[in-house]
Amino acid sequence: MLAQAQWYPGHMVRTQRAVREALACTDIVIEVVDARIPRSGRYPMLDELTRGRKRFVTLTRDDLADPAVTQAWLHRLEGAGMEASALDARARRKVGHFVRAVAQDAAGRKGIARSMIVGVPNSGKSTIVNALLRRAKAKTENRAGVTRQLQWFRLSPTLELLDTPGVLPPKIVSPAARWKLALCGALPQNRFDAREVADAFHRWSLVGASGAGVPDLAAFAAQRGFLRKGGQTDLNNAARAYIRVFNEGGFGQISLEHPDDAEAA
Ligand SMILES: Nc1nc2c(ncn2[C@@H]2O[C@H](COP(=O)(O)OP(=O)(O)O)[C@@H](O)[C@H]2O)c(=O)[nH]1
Ligand SMILES: [Mg+2]
Repeated sequence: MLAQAQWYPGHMVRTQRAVREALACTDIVIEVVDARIPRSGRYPMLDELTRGRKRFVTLTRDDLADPAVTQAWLHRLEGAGMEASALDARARRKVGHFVRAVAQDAAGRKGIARSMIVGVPNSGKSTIVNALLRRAKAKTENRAGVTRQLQWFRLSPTLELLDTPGVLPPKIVSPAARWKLALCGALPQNRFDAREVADAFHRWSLVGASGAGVPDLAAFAAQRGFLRKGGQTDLNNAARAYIRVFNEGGFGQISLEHPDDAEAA
């Protein structure tokens, strides 16, 4: 825990206990994962924390990922016993469709099932929660003793959702995991060098087939006119723009991890 704490603001580390407590009174866990990094963009201890509970995994940003790779990931996750789906979290109709599958699961249970959304930073949790709460019928009354501060919303006659998603820190297991998480927005801006991240991504893109439309940082900067006074290239600002363009799909639909990659990569 200590090794990864240095990458995250203190409040995120402190909220881990709150997430664990909320998980403890949850029947259904909805894990939100960026489809471009389904290995690095997850919380490795979630299996342990959710043992015995139904797990839904939704791969967000399927609009930015390679569709064939996303299919391969869905297959892999289903094989591991999770209900997996992919969507663009900003598409409310898709989110509605997704929650119907969760509600169907809840309908097959005794009593009212409680669900909670969890995932690493920037994976799309709030986008999904906001879409769902807009549809929610009402806040549910607090049942004494069970939840204390937690606020639940009714999504269907037998399904409730916690209004606040749980933020989980990813574990940075390798230099590759670090630049991938940074590129996808899962690390705080002040915790990485944008130029290093852009360069690492470009080097990676040269190896696989997915890198066809990926320029290197210098070419990108020159093309877009990132100049400082005196005519030098402003690579720092260019690198931040480069990362932004990647996340707008400007270099194509690119998945950074495949289920068949070597685990250590
Ligand atoms: N292109 C795309 N953007 C998304 C998707 N889901 C979320 N976003 C955007 O990613 C950013 C972070 O999303 P947010 O829900 O705040 O992530 P959170 O940190 O997990 O709560 C926002 O600007 C969203 O609009 C998606 O599926 N596709
Ligand atoms: Mg959020």
